[in-house]
Amino acid sequence: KAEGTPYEYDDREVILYNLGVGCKRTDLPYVFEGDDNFQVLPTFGVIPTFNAVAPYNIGDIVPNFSPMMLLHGEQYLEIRKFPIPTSGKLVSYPSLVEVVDKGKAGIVINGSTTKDANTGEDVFYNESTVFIRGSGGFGGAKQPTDRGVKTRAYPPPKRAPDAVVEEKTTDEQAAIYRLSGDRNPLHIDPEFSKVGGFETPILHGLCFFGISGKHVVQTFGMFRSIRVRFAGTVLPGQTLVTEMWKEKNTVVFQTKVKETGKLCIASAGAELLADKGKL
Ligand code: HDC
Repeated sequence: KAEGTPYEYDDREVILYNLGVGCKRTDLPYVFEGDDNFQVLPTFGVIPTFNAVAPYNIGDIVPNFSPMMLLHGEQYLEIRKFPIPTSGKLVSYPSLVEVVDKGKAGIVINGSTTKDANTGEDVFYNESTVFIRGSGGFGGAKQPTDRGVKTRAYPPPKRAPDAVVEEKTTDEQAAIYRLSGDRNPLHIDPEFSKVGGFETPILHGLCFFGISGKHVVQTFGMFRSIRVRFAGTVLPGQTLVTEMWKEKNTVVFQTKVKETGKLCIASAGAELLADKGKL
């Protein structure tokens, strides 16, 4: 059995993560460990596995791999333990789910189960899709296999959104978010980002995923799973506008960059833990 990668955390990691996805000093349950309702946002579930050691090298499975050409394409997160612990010792077990050939780009999907190190209980499950520009054309499958909720796209309904939340990111958003574990220079070093095609370092996909997820949880309550496609890039300092539609027990949502009008998160959905209406 694979050994797994440990991740230990307490209120310091929790607060740093919450600040990294835009919580303010006045959001006491998210930034003050002494608050009676101290909690971590559910999208924190991507963090414990972020630096987990995969049993493969991307360069061995797609051609012409360059880390500068890699973009985060999609993310699925399932929370398997509630309330989400605000400290603990976890272990993540990553594996290769599949490789997809988009012609110009190669896609690699990684799965990872994160367990409580002491009890062995599942806490989180993640699937992360990376989109590697210039690494396709190797003759692989052209579409990912249908794995139900893990691969589902949620096209937005035609009606006006049931809720809209707007939030301006700060110029320092990526500089703070990266301290939760994703030190990819693409998000901080202009020399690196330029080679990848971006004059200014771009925001982490999982940072604006966290901000959108916060909009969902603060509007409709806790979710058990969330799935997004990163449809466009975001620059630190830009304003995010999340449009949400409640469809039975699912919140369908998308997020736009206000300054450009372009989507950065598309066809996204979150399955609510409990339907607020029935509580
Ligand atoms: O959609 C484009 C884009 O720019 N998206 C935003 C990407 C982004 O900003 N990501 C976040 C920042 S990068 C980051 O955070 C990296 C991080 O530090 C490290 C990753 C960590 C991973 C976690 C590890 C545990 C782009 C460039 C992705 C695609 O645009 P185009 O090249 O114009 O492609 P398009 O013509 O629209 O589509 C071609 C085919 O690809 C599929 N596709 C499109 N976007 C996708 C995607 N598949 C997966 N994810 C996406 N985001 C399309 O469906 C299409 O397929 P088909 O031809 O079969 O219809």
